[in-house]
Amino acid sequence: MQRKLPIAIAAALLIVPLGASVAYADPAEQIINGTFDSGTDPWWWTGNSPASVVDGRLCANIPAGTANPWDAIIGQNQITLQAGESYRLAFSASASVPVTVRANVQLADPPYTQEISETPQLTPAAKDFGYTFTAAADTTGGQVAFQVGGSASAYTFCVDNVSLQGGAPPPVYVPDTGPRVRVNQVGYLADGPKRATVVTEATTALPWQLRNAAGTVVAGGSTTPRGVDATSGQNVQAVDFSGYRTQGKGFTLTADGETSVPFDIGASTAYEQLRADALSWFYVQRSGIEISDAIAPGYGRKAGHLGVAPNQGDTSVPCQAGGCDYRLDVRGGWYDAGDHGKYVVNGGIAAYQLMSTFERTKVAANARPQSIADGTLRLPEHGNATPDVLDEARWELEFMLRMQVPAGQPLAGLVHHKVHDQNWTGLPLDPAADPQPRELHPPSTAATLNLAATAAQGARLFAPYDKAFAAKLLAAAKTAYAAALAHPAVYAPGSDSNGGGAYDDADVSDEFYWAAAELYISTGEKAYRDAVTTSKWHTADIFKPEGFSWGFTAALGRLDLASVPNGLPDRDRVRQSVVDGAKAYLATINANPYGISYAPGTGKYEWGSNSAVLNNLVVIATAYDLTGSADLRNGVATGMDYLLGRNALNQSYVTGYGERSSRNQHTRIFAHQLNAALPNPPKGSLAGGPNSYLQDPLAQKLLPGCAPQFCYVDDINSYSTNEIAINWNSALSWVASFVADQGEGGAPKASACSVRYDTVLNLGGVFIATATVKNTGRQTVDNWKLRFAYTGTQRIELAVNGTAVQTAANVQVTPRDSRLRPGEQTTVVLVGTVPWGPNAAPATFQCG
Ligand code: 9MR
Ligand code: 9MR
Repeated sequence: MQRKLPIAIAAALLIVPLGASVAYADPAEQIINGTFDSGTDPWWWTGNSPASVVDGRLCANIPAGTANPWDAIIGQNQITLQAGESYRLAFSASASVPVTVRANVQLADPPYTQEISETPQLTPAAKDFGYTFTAAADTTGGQVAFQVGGSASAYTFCVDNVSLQGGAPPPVYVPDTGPRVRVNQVGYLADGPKRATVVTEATTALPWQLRNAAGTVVAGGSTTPRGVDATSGQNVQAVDFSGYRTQGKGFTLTADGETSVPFDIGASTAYEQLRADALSWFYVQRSGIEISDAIAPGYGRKAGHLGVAPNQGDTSVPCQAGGCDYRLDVRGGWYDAGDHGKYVVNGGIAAYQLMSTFERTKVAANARPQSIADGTLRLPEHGNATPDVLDEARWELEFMLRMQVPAGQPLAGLVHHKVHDQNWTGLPLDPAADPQPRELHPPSTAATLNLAATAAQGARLFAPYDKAFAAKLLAAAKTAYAAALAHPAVYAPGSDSNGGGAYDDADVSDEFYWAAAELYISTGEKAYRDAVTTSKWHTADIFKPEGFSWGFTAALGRLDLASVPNGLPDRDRVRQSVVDGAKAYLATINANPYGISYAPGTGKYEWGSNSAVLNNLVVIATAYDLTGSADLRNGVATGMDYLLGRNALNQSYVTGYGERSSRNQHTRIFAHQLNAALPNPPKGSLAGGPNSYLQDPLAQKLLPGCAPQFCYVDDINSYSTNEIAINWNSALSWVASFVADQGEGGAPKASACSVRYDTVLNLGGVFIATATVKNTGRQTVDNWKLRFAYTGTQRIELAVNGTAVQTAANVQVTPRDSRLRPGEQTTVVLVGTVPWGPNAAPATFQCG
């Protein structure tokens, strides 16, 4: 896949618009991250000399009394040297105790042949050192090593600005981007939009042809020049073949002498599969349970972190030194990503999106709840009459509940920010084989509000399936919210990133808004409503180009206030704000020749950009559910094209979907790239995606100067562009589920009846409602039925003038007058109870 080209050609392809001239840089730099601006990678050190970045330098604590210089080392490997070339090694260094160390350039492995071995004399004040040499041998396995052992006394060694200049520029990576005609590699909805992008030097319109699998031209037309696209640096033209609607497999699109990879027309089955795969992905990420190979073929593994050696277990985890004097059983939950950490803030948005995927089926007119019902996903909890998607969300909620500081302890009710390994582990690593001590990190207001929000959301959704669990969730949510109010500014520090991600967030006003919104929707209580309406986020423009994320959750509250029935006085304005936000994202899609829904103001893509693309599609999709406007539905389908291959890299970011899909994501579990005996990530795994900030050493090495869309490499070492993560697959699950519900993307069938639902009495937990159905069609309807789902805890006890059957929250009403002529209507009276919470009318009805 990777070819090596001279830097000039590669730079022209990757960075410089065609026609510009390129100059060679000064002597080539062979050291990566010698300034420690991006942390400690790829530097390593011996276990006796722990190192970290302090004031922008790498500092290590060197122990007393080792025998040899090489008994304590700080180094960087994979250095390329060319025989006969001259090099200069330079650095600045200090030692808290004056000491002479060794600075070597040598082979990293036996026979450890040295090119140079210098003896800088270090003092407490940093000094600059520089040494020039001519390399004796060719190698790609060289090492720069500071051998700092052999000292009688312990000391702190610090180093900065390490540089090894000379030799050939490191080979430049040029991705194989395949044919220049870019399509959704999975396929297009037969009645939906069909757009493609052609990378070309041509600036005037070109002819295009659509061919079926037999090679017959079935449609043709002319491209639309779109100029140079800033997200890729490419000159591009657009193809629109939406008019072709005949379903089939193996179509190709040709323009400018290039032919696309094959794709289908008629993609509803693929999206249905993607919904199931994206959601079933969570099972294999579970901690604390054996993964059954029968359920997830090829992915069976032992339970991780249950305290069975060599695991130290999540069953009795202490706080970090000095944090607390209790231990908690925090088993379960999902591994966050490619690491084995479990983080409440990120668990929050992921669990929210799974629950929202379910709740959408109650409130969106054309959703198909049966697709995520009990027995549909690849997970063990079948036959419990609870939708599988809720079973999966519960796995995380149970973990989050365990992270709450118990009553009687200091800070009771707050929630520990995270639990993870004391130190980073290497790849690959089966969770059950992780020997690191696990530690609870201090509680944070953000984590606390994540529990408050998701437990409140879960309380209303689980109530019809498991009353006791719902009650537990509601109590925990209220306790958490009260604790957050009492401790409103306990922030997780950005520096806490050894052994796990920091997930730092120093503004939790958005988490307060989200939690208040969920508590208000579930309980109807005034205090929460007031917290919603007085939050600055309630009226602010929160649908920003960057999208919502684990760190910015105001939109989660706003979306639910818009889509889930509640008593807010300004609910129409709230709904309109979602529609306005969606229109802005739709305009972004239309403005970009690849149809990308994400266009941050910086012009740079963030870590996990693919989730931002998806989260913006969630807003458009929600607006479609609110309005039924076809351009919004089409916008979501077009937005998915980018993730499934219609992009500058010709890359589908979803494993197993499309001809050229990501498969080497950064993960300790599915690390096939490092060990062929291990599987690749399962079908339906989303890669984080292009990240302009190049926050890992491989990306820094391969992708300097990349245009946003090119800042990605499908390599397991690139964790900042190519990791898997729960909050990314949850976004994929939500959007895939939405698209799957659209069938082939045409307008939903118009209903020939209308429903009116009125609550006529609501007192002391008892209500009377009337449901009136009217035949609005031109034909007489016999035997009609009415179906809806409650979003609260309502239970119908009695129907007058008809019958009502309720399963969980789902109600089917059959009126006594089962024959309605055009224009006729009939009313059924429903008498019910509301064990707790508000009594909102259902959001949508099916009749006929
Ligand atoms: O594997 C880790 C990945 O899950 C994180 O997203 C990333 C950033 O926090 O860190 C990865 O771990 C690397 C660590 O930061 C530095 N040493 C190497 C680790 C594995 O590549
Ligand atoms: O998704 C997170 C991203 O927004 C941050 O910029 C990045 C660095 O802090 O961390 C990402 O989250 C990683 C976490 O820190 C550790 N587990 C893997 C997560 C996904 O890469």
